[in-house]
Amino acid sequence: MIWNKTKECMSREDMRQLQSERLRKLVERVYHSTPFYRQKMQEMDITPDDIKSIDDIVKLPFTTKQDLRDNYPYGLFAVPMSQIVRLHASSGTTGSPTVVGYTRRDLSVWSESTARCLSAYGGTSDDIFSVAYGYGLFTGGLGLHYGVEYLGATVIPMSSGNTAKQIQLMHDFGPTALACTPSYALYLAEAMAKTGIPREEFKLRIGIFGAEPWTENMRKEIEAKMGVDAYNIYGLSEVMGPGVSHECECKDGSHIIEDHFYPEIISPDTFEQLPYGEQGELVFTTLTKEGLPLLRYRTKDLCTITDEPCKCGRTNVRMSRIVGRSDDMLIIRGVNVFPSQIESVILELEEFEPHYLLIVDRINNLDTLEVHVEVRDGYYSDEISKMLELKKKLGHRLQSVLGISGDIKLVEPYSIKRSEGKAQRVIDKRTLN
Ligand code: DLL
Repeated sequence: MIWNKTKECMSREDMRQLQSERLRKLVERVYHSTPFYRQKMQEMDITPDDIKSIDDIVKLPFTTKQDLRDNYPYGLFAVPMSQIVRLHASSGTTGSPTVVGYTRRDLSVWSESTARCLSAYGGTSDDIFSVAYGYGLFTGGLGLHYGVEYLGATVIPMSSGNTAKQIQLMHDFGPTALACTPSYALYLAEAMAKTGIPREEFKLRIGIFGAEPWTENMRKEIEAKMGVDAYNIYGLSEVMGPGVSHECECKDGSHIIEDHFYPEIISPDTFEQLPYGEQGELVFTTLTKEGLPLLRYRTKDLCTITDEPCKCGRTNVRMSRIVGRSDDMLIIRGVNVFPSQIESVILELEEFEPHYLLIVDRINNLDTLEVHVEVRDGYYSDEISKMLELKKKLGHRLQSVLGISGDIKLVEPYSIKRSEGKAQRVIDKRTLN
């Protein structure tokens, strides 16, 4: 069902007008309330008066994750803290994570956007949603949670992990929809089958999967194993959280909530805007956000966008699945990890050499991470207890900094292959098919 017909089925011309109007107001606002943007615009010799329509967006500066880190924690917030009612932070970051802040109005826009997604998947107030994305600083859990309530449906705030309990409550409480990462869905599906409980005893019919890349084959597999209609949901914390785009019953690309999140595709090399249809890096401008408005935020996600009409009747443009990233970010069990973060943890500890190799794989549908690291001469020992101690130390540090655990393999000095050119520090064996 279409939740917000006015915004989801607007003529392209009306949408452009709305976006132009919102962009003008946004630029005016950030120019006066965020010194960071004022300075950037002054350096580029532009003022809010130069922005007359959405086409002028190309004149505006980009924003990157690094800008958010450089202005940690609240430097890019555009309202006083007294107006911020919620904070989230992006997962798995070093010393300075990316902190995002929401005003009351931002939360309401976010809830409505997520409700649009859930409605597009066929969800209604009669549904019960088990939300198995992590609750906490990660936007997945609470983002979906408020969307479900906004829809008027019932939410079970399961959060992630504790598979046995997830299955028991899915059986006993009878949720009709499940929201979690696609890899966890596959894992859950297998665990459900192992319990021997007949599938008819579960009422699941809708699956809401995102926060990491997945494929059409994974969709087929989840649908077959779990008996749900599986839909894609995309989003990122900097822009809002889940609910920036969503599939509809056509399952042919994800409609972008473009009255709030204006998308562009740029070339990651030249930063030029590319026409619809061409693959490049997705960039978002948050047209209505108050707490942390962002101009041309570079997501580093690679995809294409189309404005071809969709059979569902929505006119909002659609983005393809994310086909890759223009940086080296890995998503491991839903947590965003940069190899450089693991490196900085290793470098902090004097017992280790800065030679390491990360091996990422997917075993039984769950991501695994092996961290091979060289122990420094003088610390390497034949004594098992000493080596275990070192392993534990690095393991704890990685867990506390990244928020994920890895299988640590300590190796002798000089045993990791030295590179002659660009070091290959990551082997990602996951083939998404
Ligand atoms: O992952 C928000 C979210 C939660 C989306 C729950 C969907 C469901 P971050 O932790 O900031 O936010 O990570 C954002 O995850 O830039 C993409 O690289 C990746 N990502 C998110 N959704 C998808 C998806 C949440 N459907 C980063 N397909 C993004 C592929 C996705 N990648």
